[in-house]
Amino acid sequence: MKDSALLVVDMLYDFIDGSMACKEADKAVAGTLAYIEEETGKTDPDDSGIRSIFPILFVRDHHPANHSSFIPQGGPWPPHCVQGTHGAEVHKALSPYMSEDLCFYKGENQALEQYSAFEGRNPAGQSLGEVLELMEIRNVLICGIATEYCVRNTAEDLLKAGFKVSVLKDCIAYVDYEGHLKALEEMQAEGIRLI
Ligand code: VGL
Ligand code: ZN
Repeated sequence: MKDSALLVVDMLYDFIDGSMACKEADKAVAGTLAYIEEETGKTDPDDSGIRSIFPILFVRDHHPANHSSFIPQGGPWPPHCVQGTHGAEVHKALSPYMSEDLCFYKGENQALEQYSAFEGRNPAGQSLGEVLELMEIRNVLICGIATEYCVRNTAEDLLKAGFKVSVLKDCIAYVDYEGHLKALEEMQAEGIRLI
């Protein structure tokens, strides 16, 4: 579909095999890669045989080293996704599909927790919501980490802003299994599609 985009949320080393390794992260990365390969290989019937351009946007948790969400600062999380570290990098299987202008950074303000990527900003200072509007995207497919936090908050903000939102249920990873199931159930009840 011409007005669809994939949003890859926080598929960063600290959430995959680092300080906040999430459950099913490897499966989520592999599922996302398979999905991207399938979508980018399709041809768009409107483009007379030319490979379709399937926009892929990335969300990146990107904290200063003394972020307020970290345990030493009194927050709930071990230090993670610190700016300039390996843990803050996108998984190398997915980074070939990434362009900097479609990377939206969040959690950069030391004092603020920011689970939703809706107000995340690209290097040009544009917000995710703004860029999706400019690209005339109506339908956002979301995969990534973690179901209960960034995936959920981002999906809900996009839904509130009027986008059609789907979560790729085999391409998400989570902190806690029960929390993951509950989040999926609640998202579905709100009108977010699970596919
Ligand atoms: C996230 C916990 C802390 C997330 C970010 O992106 O889901 N969770 N920072
Ligand atoms: Zn974080």
